[in-house]
Amino acid sequence: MDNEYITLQKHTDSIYTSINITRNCHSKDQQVDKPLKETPITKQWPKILLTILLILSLAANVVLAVFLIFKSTELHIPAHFQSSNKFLNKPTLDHCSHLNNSSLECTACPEGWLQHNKKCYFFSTDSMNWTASRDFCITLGGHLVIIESKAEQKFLETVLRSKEGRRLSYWIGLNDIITEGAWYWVNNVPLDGSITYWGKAIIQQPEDWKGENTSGEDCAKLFKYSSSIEWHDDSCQKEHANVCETVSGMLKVYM
Ligand SMILES: [Ca+2]
Ligand SMILES: [Ca+2]
Repeated sequence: MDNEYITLQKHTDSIYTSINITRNCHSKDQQVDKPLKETPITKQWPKILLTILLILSLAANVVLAVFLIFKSTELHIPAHFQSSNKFLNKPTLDHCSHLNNSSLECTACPEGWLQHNKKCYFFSTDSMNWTASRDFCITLGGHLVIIESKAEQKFLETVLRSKEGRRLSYWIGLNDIITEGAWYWVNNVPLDGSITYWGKAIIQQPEDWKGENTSGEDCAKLFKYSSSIEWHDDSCQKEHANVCETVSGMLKVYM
């Protein structure tokens, strides 16, 4: 009986020992497995979140950049440019001035026009009489040139000087059609006697010569004759090129 008890006791101890060993082993496995399986995922979450945040930040910056590009320039196209269906030239720094520390104001002209002091000028290649010239400039969204300063006259002279030809005539927006000797610009403003460039190289102008037209000479032109460029009155029926004028477009550029 005692032997049987002892044998049973040993067997029981062996079982418990085995169980304890097994429990201890299982517990150790758990302690070893946990870091291998769970910790890397936990550690990856901050990286994933950071990556998502970086992507979102990058996308936001791209959207902001595109928005600023479109917002940085504010184009004011005069209505008469739109009707003339002409594209504006890209403004250059020569035609920009500082509005304040953060913005520039630039002027621009339709393609094919020349720019001077916030005005645009078109020198036609076709010839037509004075009335047709006046209407032609209106269809382009402007008017026959109105010369209001010495600087404007000098600008026109510079352009004419650059053109080939010893004798060139361009209609301007000045006439005395209604009353002989009473000169008016096409905007109905009377000619300022202190700003005139009537020719005197050949004969003092205006002389209302009736040699070609008995009604005289009631329309004014810019006349390039050799090295001189001056105003001449001429028969309104004569066909000449013309100079059209209009105000420039405006660009506000934000820096
Ligand atoms: Ca006249
Ligand atoms: Ca004349």
